[in-house]
Amino acid sequence: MLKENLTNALSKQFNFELYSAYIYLEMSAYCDRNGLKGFANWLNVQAQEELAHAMHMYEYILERGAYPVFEDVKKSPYDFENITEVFEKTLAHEQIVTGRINDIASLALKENDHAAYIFIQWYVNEQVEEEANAEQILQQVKQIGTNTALLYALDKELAARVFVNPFPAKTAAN
Ligand code: OFO
Repeated sequence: MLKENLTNALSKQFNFELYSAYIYLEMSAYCDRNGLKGFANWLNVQAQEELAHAMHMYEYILERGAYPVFEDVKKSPYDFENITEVFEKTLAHEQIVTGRINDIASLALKENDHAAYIFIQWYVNEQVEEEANAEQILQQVKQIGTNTALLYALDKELAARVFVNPFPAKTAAN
């Protein structure tokens, strides 16, 4: 069974993943309302991924015989007035998530809970990708600047992103 401190840490992260989804949905809505449907799609898929992460953590807590702690989901603290700011905030948010995941990994090791440590390793790796993706799009929008043709070309590219559940077997089994 999960110890109380790990249950609390994973529950807080379960909540934070829901919060992340909420943040990305707000960004997606902003892009949609500003004629950037491809960016809106990319951020919508990002939100779906965060929801999948939340469910994965929720199910893991139950699987380990503990009870998830439920809290309010906060609204986004981020303001943005252009697409560059959206991706600056996206990258900053993912860096916060990385710090939180690393703290959970450290706690799992400290508690000698190797199962929880292995579980959270998936997220350690995922965060490398999450930061790289946000960083790449941020660099692209910075380089594009006010070139509308290039911005719409990138928008078209981002419209192709599709949500792929990273935990399909788990979902099918449940
Ligand atoms: Fe849950 O991966 Fe982004 O934050």
